[in-house]
Amino acid sequence: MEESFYKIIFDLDPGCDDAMAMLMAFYEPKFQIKMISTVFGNVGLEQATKNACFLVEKFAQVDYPVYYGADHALNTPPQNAMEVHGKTGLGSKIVAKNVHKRPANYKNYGAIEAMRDYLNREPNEIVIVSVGPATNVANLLLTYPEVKDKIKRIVLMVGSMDGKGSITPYSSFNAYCDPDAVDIVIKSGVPITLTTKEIGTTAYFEQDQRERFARCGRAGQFVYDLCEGYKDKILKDGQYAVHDTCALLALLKTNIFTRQKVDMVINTTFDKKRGQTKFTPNENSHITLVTGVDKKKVFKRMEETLSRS
Ligand SMILES: [Ca+2]
Repeated sequence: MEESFYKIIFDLDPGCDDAMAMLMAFYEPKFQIKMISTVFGNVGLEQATKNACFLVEKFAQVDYPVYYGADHALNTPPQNAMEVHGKTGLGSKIVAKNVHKRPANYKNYGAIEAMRDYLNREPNEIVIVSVGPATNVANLLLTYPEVKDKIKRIVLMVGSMDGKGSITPYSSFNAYCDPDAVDIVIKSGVPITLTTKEIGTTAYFEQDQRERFARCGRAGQFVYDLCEGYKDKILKDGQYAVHDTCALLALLKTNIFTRQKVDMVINTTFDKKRGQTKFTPNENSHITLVTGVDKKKVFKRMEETLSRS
């Protein structure tokens, strides 16, 4: 049965497509954001956090707290994808400036402490939607394992179904950033919904749809502007991937997506295939893989939601 709404912890690395997903979460009544946490990824932690604060300040009706998370992977230095998302993460036109909102951290209290406290207050009620490197979620499970059974579900945007990559021939960006973290999260036993690189790059839009978004309120105009300088590595110029919004929407029981229960492995060895994912059908698995997407329905949902802005 469809829930009336989902309480979410939104963990991300904005990022153009993260920014689109944030707007969707702000204006879609099916999502009730509890907190936002940031992680290194598309840009460094400092810039990702500034971007998150900027988006909350500019668009959210509620002053959601934003917490700093990890600035590097569990075992490796940070990567970035500035060639995809622009130097400041929001494409070439938008710059997060004059941001007054500050992250909510205080001494020894950051993303994972805040996650722990929200989960303790509302056990089995909150979904963690993680659309950057999975480092914060892994750190939560490692540092506060007692909250594992209080997580209702984890949504991940990671990996590829065909075993091919974007940042390397074998690995998608989020997977490559921190495969050790993904490995910890998928082995936790917590129910997982997962979208891969193929879903976001299947659900790409072009100039005509971009212009339709521009007519969907001020958030829609912002989506139009985000596309300036946003270029997914495996798409052509003028094609814009919708990775993180698909991951967020996959939480809903909609007919936008097809799904299958799967077992999953990720390569954590330091060889050329580091970050490569492999999925095998298993109807008893705790992992639900999104296997297909109806992109027209994604855009329709985006238009409806953005038009509330
Ligand atoms: Ca992301």
